[in-house]
Amino acid sequence: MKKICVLAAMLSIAACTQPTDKVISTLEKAVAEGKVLYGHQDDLMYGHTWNANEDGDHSLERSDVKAVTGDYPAILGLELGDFELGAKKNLDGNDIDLTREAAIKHYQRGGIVTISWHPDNPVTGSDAWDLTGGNVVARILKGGDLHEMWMERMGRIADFLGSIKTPDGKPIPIIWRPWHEHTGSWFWWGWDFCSAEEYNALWILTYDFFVKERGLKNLIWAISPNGVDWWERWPERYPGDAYVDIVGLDMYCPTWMPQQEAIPYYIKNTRLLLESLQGFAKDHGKILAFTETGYEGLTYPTWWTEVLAAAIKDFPIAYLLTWRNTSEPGRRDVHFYAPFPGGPTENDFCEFIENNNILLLNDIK
Ligand code: BMA
Repeated sequence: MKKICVLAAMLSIAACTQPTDKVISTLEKAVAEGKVLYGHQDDLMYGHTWNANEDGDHSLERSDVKAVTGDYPAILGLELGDFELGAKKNLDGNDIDLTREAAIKHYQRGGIVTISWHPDNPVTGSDAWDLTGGNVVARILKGGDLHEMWMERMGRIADFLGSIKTPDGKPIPIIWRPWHEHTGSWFWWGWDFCSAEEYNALWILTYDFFVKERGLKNLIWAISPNGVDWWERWPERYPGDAYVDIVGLDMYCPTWMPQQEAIPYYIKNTRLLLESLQGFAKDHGKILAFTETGYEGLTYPTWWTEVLAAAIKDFPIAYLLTWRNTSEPGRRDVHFYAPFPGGPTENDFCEFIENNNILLLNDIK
């Protein structure tokens, strides 16, 4: 949110500065110049052949993107799923203290941090994809039988977000992206499992708790609808302009259809959805972003320069973020979205960065 400082006339402008202002202005500047920041999920935590959580190297110097391009991504994505339970490791095996350190390190290097959250289903005790608990959202809202338990979980997340500070105690700005892909029906807060009123109430509950009750001023709130079926009806599930700063699309190149169909499908539908979101973002004074994308396994040699570039061309997206490169044995040869040394699309990725006004860390310092 643009912070309107009522006392601006009486106080110095510096007194009105919020921790989030610089991030907002970096994103706005990129859009004004037709540039796009590049982000990668868990970039400093692990890569195709290494894992800082497991191998004892906590330098946070490594990055698959840096190994390929010579520079870190401008945006580092991190994830909190399971920290709401008090777990020391998140659902992907990331250590809680290392996650905090990675956020701080990336910020100190001049980068921007975004955080997603795949919380467990509080009814069934299983993960975010467990859809068997009925209308879970109704039960955790005010007046619901699980409200108290839920607020305890949110308290742990608020504690974590509030603990991301520089050594001299300054809160680090975070693009915070809860309740994402809510126009699909694969998370317990998804389309089929709660009403629009309940979804909006969930968002506002989260906002009011973090911002008003806990006083977290370092959050930039990003909402990420997804999918091809929602684009006329999605704004029903939007909590209101006072609660959102960034409107982003989550959209992947499908691996569940033959490649010759998947490629044109992705380009066509990404453009359709970005077009629609662009209009919405403009009307509501919000920043537009491509909050999650990628092609799992990068099996199309020119995916970056021919496919992604065509999908985003001419859209004023402030940033795009590709998903994680898992190091899990047995899964690491399939579940990756960014290049790594010796992997597919290394050169194509470098060409994409070079020729499409894509910004890495050194470009935003
Ligand atoms: C998904 C996959 C999962 C992971 C989740 C949260 O898209 O990468 O393996 O647990 O994101 O990071």
